[in-house]
Amino acid sequence: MKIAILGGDGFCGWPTALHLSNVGHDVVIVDNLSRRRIDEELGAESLTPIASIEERVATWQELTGKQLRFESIDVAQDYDKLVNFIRDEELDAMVHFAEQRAAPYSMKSPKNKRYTVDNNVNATNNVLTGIVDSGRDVHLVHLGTMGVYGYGTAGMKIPEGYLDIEVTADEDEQGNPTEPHRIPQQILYPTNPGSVYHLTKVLDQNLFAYYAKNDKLRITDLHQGIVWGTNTAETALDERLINRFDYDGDYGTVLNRFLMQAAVGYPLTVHGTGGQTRAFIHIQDTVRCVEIALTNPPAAGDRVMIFNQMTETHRVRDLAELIAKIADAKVELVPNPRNEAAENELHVRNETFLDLGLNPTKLAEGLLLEVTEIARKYADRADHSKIPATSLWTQNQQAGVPASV
Ligand code: NAD
Ligand code: USQ
Repeated sequence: MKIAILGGDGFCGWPTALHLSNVGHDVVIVDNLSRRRIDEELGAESLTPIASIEERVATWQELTGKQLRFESIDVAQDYDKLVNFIRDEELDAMVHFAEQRAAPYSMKSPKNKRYTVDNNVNATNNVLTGIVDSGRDVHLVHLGTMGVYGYGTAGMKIPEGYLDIEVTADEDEQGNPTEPHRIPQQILYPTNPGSVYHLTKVLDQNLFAYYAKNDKLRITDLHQGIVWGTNTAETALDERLINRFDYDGDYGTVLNRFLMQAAVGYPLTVHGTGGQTRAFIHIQDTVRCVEIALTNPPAAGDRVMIFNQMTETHRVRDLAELIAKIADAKVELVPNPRNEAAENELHVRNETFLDLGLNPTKLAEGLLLEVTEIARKYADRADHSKIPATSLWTQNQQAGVPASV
């Protein structure tokens, strides 16, 4: 297949581009390098030393003989360039990672809220309109989030996108009165986003539903959990291909932050009581899931296909304790800078990927390796002042700074 990876310079996009190229697809990376600019804005860098996109692409060709191309396009702003690209490249599929993905960054200021909505919603709408405009039958695979559902389910397993409900009707199809009777329906699972970033993924869902209905676009939306780990089989081939590792208070996600904190001797920053339960997936499984989704597209006219892309759920304080034990680190409860439920249960259905052959990488297998091979190896690159989470959801919150630091 000829596949464009939108956001292919990022944490999930880069290893996905390499994997799809490795298994024989013709891959073009599209990115505006905004994530690298945000690093500069925040004064925070990836813990791992990432090469420039030009060096990454050249290294891949040098090592494997396979060609990856890079196209600089702002998907949210450069609409004409995007449409011409879709048309000229004769694409079969696009994988859409090109959004501002950090919840804390999205909550930092009115400017950040507006940027996140403008960037993410425009990017998705431009991709959808662009596919229609190009006249090509391109399968769109989008990286969405488990966070569209919210995280509390009263003991029910969260279904893959759609909820079975029953409505009471008191008319027949012709509008004649009848006895009240129950009719089964399926609706998009009601949304409950926890940040402006997560809200943009909710808005994306409605855009997808509309374009699938109106223009018969073939769309797969992957509701992904928190990604952990750094390298995949392909990014581990050479240090110049290494993946990024975010640890700062805005972009660092919880498990990778704990691994890094353990490696540099910083207390593991558990927000609140650590009773939040979340869904997780290893980066190696992310790339495999995208490959599976690409090879199992919906048909034109189908509703949006939604898969839950996660393999395990864990409570934050349990993760902290597990890592503290493995790496001999200290756990500290810090004020929660976010406005979120202090404790929640989370049960998720994920049979689609398992039935299609995903063989999950379990936490227990990869954790220690991450601490020794990545977090400890690059510990001297860490800037400890960038670790605390200081972006507040409301003025009632406090920054997540450990009292002992
Ligand atoms: P990332 O920030 O590392 O990568 C996103 C890439 O998209 C960056 O390279 C950035 O420069 C690019 N980009 C952003 N806006 C763009 C635009 N307008 N035009 C062109 N390029 C643009 O993020 P990531 O962790 O790789 O996440 C990728 C996607 O996966 C996101 O949509 C995110 O919501 C989703 N996701 C990520 C995680 C996770 O834990 N990292 C979990 C679930 C879902
Ligand atoms: N947390 C801590 N300590 C920390 C950092 C985070 O206790 O040092 C807590 C947070 O308060 C939250 C949980 O850990 O309760 C998860 O936070 P996170 O930053 O790891 O994840 P989140 O903000 O939800 O966002 C990440 C990605 C996002 C993706 C989402 C998937 O950045 O792109 O959509 O995970 S999900 O969480 O399933 O919605």
